[in-house]
Amino acid sequence: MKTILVTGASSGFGKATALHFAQNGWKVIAWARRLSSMESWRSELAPELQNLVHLSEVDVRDLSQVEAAFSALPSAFSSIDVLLNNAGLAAGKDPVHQGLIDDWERMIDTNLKGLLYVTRTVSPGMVTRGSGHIVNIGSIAGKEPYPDGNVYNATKFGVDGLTTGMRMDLAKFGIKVSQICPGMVDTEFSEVRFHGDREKASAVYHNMTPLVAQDIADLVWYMVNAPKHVNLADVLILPSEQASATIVSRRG
Ligand code: NDP
Ligand code: 8X3
Repeated sequence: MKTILVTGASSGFGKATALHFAQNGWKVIAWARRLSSMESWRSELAPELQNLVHLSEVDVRDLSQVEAAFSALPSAFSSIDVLLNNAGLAAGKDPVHQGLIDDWERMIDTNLKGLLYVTRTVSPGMVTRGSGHIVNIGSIAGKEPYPDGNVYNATKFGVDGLTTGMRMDLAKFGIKVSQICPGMVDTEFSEVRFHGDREKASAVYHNMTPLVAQDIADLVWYMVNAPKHVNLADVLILPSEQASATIVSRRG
């Protein structure tokens, strides 16, 4: 039985992926700050599947929390086959001269430093075992900058560069490194971005059909179950009505 570690598993892609893998017989390690949200989705699983899910309250921005959660893993969960580096956020959408420094710090600390802390903690075991798969959640925002995207764009361009660099470092140890770059997906993402403003958040998806979290979970499943010799290294996944970061057909 294989094991996946999912960061940011309390909502959105992370929750959908954790549930999907548990429902399909994988052991799942789920990390996020909101333990109660993860306990809630775990409790909806069939009782025999609940034992396959190990939860920890982890803020990926804090290296000591990451290391402590990793060290505390029960032995049945300690050999991690797949790491999904998903925890992340956009905070704010403002021109650079009006950006909030706190938003910038949170994005840089989570999307880049958090991803690095978790990777640095988990990847040595993969190297020792000579196998593993690390999937980073990038974004279309890491392929194309857009107005007022500035620092979020920079963090996802960083993930894009890191994914390639990590692949260069780890391929020789039998470890695949891949990236998924979604366009618009209806999760808590936009509500977080607009600091809880639901009206602004729902306007993002007005008159168009965004992807849903399960679409990303399905892609992660497909990616990590590809044959050993195949690495889907970099996949851009968009709603059919989205043509670029800024071009969306809103026909209703
Ligand atoms: P959600 O807001 O629904 O989920 C984000 C998850 O990240 C939550 O589980 C949250 O958990 C977790 N998280 C945030 N900060 C931390 C932290 N410091 N430590 C641990 N976990 C954290 O959004 P999505 O599912 O949409 O986003 C997931 C990823 O996908 C992000 O990296 C995002 O940038 C990316 N993305 C999203 C797109 C979209 O349109 N939705 C498109 C492209 C990429 P908690 O708050 O409990 O800690
Ligand atoms: C999330 C997609 O277009 O809001 O990464 O940046 S976008």
